[in-house]
Amino acid sequence: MGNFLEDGSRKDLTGFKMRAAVLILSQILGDFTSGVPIPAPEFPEKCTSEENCCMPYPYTGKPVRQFTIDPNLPLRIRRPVHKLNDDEIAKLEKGYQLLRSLSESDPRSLSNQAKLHCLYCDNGIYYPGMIWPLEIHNHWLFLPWHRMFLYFHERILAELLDDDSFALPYWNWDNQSEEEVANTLPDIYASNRSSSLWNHNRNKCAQQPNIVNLNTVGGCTEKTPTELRIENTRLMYTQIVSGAPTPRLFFGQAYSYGDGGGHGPGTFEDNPHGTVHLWVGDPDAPNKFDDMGNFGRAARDPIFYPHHANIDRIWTIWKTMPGKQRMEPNHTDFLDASFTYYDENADRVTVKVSQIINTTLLRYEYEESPTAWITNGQKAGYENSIPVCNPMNPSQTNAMIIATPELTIQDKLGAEPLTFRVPRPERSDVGVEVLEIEGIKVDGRFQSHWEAYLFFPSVDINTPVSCPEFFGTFNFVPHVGQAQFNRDRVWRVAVKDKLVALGKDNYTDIIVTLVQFGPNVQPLGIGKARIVYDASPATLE
Ligand SMILES: *[C@@H]1O[C@H](CO)[C@@H](O)[C@H](O)[C@H]1NC(C)=O
Ligand SMILES: *[C@@H]1O[C@H](CO)[C@@H](O)[C@H](O)[C@H]1NC(C)=O
Ligand SMILES: *[C@@H]1O[C@H](CO)[C@@H](O)[C@H](O)[C@H]1NC(C)=O
Ligand SMILES: *[C@@H]1O[C@H](CO)[C@@H](O)[C@H](O)[C@H]1NC(C)=O
Ligand SMILES: *[C@@H]1O[C@H](CO)[C@@H](O)[C@H](O)[C@H]1NC(C)=O
Ligand SMILES: [Cu+2]
Repeated sequence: MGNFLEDGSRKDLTGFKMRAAVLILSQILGDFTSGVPIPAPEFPEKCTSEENCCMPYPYTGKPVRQFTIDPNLPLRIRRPVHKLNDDEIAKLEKGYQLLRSLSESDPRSLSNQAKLHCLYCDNGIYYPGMIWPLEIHNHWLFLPWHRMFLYFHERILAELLDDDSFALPYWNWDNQSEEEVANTLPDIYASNRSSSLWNHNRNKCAQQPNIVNLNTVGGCTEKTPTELRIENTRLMYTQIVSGAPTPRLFFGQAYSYGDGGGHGPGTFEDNPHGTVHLWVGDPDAPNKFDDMGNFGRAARDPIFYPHHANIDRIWTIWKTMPGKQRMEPNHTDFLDASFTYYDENADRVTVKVSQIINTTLLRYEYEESPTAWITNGQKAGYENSIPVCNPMNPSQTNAMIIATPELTIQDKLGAEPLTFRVPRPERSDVGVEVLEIEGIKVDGRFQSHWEAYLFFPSVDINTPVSCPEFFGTFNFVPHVGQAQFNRDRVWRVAVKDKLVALGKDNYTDIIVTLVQFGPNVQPLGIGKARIVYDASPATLE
């Protein structure tokens, strides 16, 4: 190109072209392009979603407005489903009855709310010029998007019930108490086929009196209730306490304008969020795991909302736990990201993530329910000290370190467990010690689930996650939008607390074993493993 533009405009043009080229290249590579938060999307007039997830057209509401906090709303207390009284139950049932009776042209109807969720994740929304659809799972916007989806769901029910004090309940599946059954599919959602809270597409093994399996790959389990209670508690501890002391670990990978799909969810999105979806969904439905186990249809099931209220509640609890880094990401690509929803009057409204961090300002709170999992179940009386499953003395540990090779790029994780050594860098005072596996190649059409153990090469698919060597899980829930990406993922989990608990924090290397199982054990390319120090939110690394 000639130099005929002699004022600054050529430079600007070049700069613009460079930025556009970088954006397109990063779209092709699916890389994180830091710098531009996603703008509030406009909903398409023509439906591009493969699952027909389109909002009623034409739009008949007011011009889209920017969300503002309403300080005059009464403070709503979201209570556990298992503790609702008769009046609260009657109101909830009435609310869903009204929601179901709205016409298909009303964007507030239950099926249109399910479509809105689907629109945001199943090839529904493309920004102009973008080759990838918007995706709200598998990255750091998962929690804020769902918080506001629930907020407007609650406001819509309040409007239909003509009661501003209406509060959604939460499904307290993290409570493993034996006296009060909080961790079964709640009775009011599961016992009466004529109830508005009933949904026919559900797993036959998720019915009363079975308790939830927070580490499921769907379907049924042979485990006893006592085994499940202990495993659920330890799994919660690992995913939320030991494994995720930073925003990067808890919220997941960064996602910005132009990014293709999520690079990887936080520990919590994978499991228990994803696993509870899979546990409720029907593995025998024509679309396997309908409704809850498919993001395209999950929000048709009224249990979606108390499930996500519990997810939202655990976000608020996570922040109060000890640790200097338990705070939201503060990068502008997170705080300035915006979404569009329908409010209680069926008008479109856009919301910025920075507006919704403080739930008190949104005028709701969660009623407390004890969280025994924060102390690994010890206070729940399951055990005072947890014996390791693979005891090893120092010379055996040293011998294992010497004998175990590092991961190579050729290694694949199939049906056999995969064990490798990861050297630890010099200790740092900045941030927390994290195992990072990069370049994981998941076939986005299939589910994938693995568990990870420290210093325990002899694990198999029956090894319980209650072993203290268990330090994290990877759980990929396929959905239409994601299937196209077929991209590399990253998995990160903090290791320090587990190493201390195992008495193995003073070794130069760690030994990691991954065991994959589920209905489709795919040969996964695992990429590269290394130890990094995570100082988020101060840095993205
Ligand atoms: C089931 O729900 C319907 C609709 O709300 C109600 O009329 C009926 O009484 C309920 N049946 C039982 C056994 O609770
Ligand atoms: C959230 O907002 C409330 C009400 O203004 C305020 O009292 C509280 O300090 C805020 N919390 C945080 C963490 O900023
Ligand atoms: C479960 O919830 C009930 C309140 O409904 C509470 O009494 C109990 O302590 C909780 N148990 C655990 C283990 O969280
Ligand atoms: C690590 O600490 C344990 C217990 O204090 C000790 O027995 C072992 O020899 C130490 N190992 C190394 C490599 O320093
Ligand atoms: C984010 O928070 C960290 C920790 O409080 C702080 O060090 C950093 O400067 C903040 N970054 C921004 C962009 O505000
Ligand atoms: Cu979702």
